Amino acid sequence: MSDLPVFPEGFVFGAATASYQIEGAANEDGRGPSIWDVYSHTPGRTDGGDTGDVACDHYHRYPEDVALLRDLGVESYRFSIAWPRIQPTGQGPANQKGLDFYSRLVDELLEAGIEPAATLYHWDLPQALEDKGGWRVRETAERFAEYTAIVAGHLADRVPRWITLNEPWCSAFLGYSVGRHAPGAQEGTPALAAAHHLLVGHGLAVKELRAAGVREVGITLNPDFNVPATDSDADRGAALRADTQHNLVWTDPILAGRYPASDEDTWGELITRQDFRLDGDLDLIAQPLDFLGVNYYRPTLVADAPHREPDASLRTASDNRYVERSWPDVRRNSMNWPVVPETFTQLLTGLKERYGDALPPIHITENGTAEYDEVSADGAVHDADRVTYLQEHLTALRTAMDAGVDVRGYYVWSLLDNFEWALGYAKRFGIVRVDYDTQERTPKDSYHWYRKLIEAHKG
Ligand code: IFM
Repeated sequence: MSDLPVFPEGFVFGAATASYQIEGAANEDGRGPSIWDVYSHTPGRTDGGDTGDVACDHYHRYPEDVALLRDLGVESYRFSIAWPRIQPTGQGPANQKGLDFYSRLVDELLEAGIEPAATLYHWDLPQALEDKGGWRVRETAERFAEYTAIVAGHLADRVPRWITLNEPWCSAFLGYSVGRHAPGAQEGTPALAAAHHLLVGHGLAVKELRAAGVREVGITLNPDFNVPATDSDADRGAALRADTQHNLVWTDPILAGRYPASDEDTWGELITRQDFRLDGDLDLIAQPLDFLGVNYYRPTLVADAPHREPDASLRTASDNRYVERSWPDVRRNSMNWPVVPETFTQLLTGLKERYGDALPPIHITENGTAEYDEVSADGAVHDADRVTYLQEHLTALRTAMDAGVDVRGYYVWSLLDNFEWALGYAKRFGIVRVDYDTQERTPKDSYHWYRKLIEAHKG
């Protein structure tokens, strides 16, 4: 382990998952349908027609999964709470059985000496709220605040670290303009309204969490590292538009209390004719945070391009005059994502440069890779590519810390192989293999590697 990065005392090593990706038990104990139940049950939406109905059956097997976490030695476990387990229709009184499940999980973690880190929204919006407009309408942000108050009222005494939203870019843009995530819409201004209402929901949830007296509040973003394909002004402009859609639309309001100056160039009429940004919203959105959660996997090479849809009235919010080019000469994982660890350092130092002292401490709330895992004759999964990926990305992270970025923790994505959204179960991100026929868990080589890394830091 001598070539491994050494992290400062107090640095938190963790592992992450999300409710719909692992829990299963989709119709148990009063859980209502979420947009992902409806989307995944719609023919043609997910690869192989996969759904989260059973997933890793974590709802029933959580003691076994917590035992794996304990053996791994992580100090913290990041999980998400399924809103439709707590409020089956997204509003009204709490479903006690839903609260009880998370209460049992939290107690099991605490007993194992693991700090729970809860994400309130990892994409499973109650379908009843989508039927009323989903994140396109402001009311959903208000419902989110009520749900937050219920959950915090039950768990704030035992959960110290809270994340309001996971990767709101995916909710707004993959969900409402690309259409590759639930609810599968391809829209223009309504997708931008969704982005704004997610930010408002975040602000309202921060207030509820503060009122409940929790120790730490943050939000998790998935900033892209967008690199212009050439040095031309046109490609630089394209990279700025990509940055605006993926990053600045979130980080500028949250960290700097402003809307991005480049939003008009990025969205034109779709944003100039909007009326969803209300007075006072920026103050709500820009409340101080204890940490910023950053999920990072791969960089993006971006080139200038014309609009895909010439008719402005038919354009979606992701049609921003740029295209992605293939990153040359690097290994690609099973997602076809380029593996370029040094861009992790550059992303983090770039955030520090842009926001300076306004950048709160960072937790890497996800990082990992889906590889072509195989079970060997000895029954083990020798996932050498994943080990290398983790080692190189942790090293790149340490380099960013040496350059002055305040990073407090790292959560590997993911503890378990799980439901990779529209790509179903074929993509495996886990450091523990899940056999979906038997639900058997097999720690991979990467699990054992991460365990040793954590152990080395315990002295
Ligand atoms: O599986 C997802 C997770 O739900 C959110 N971040 C990215 C992961 C890998 O695609």
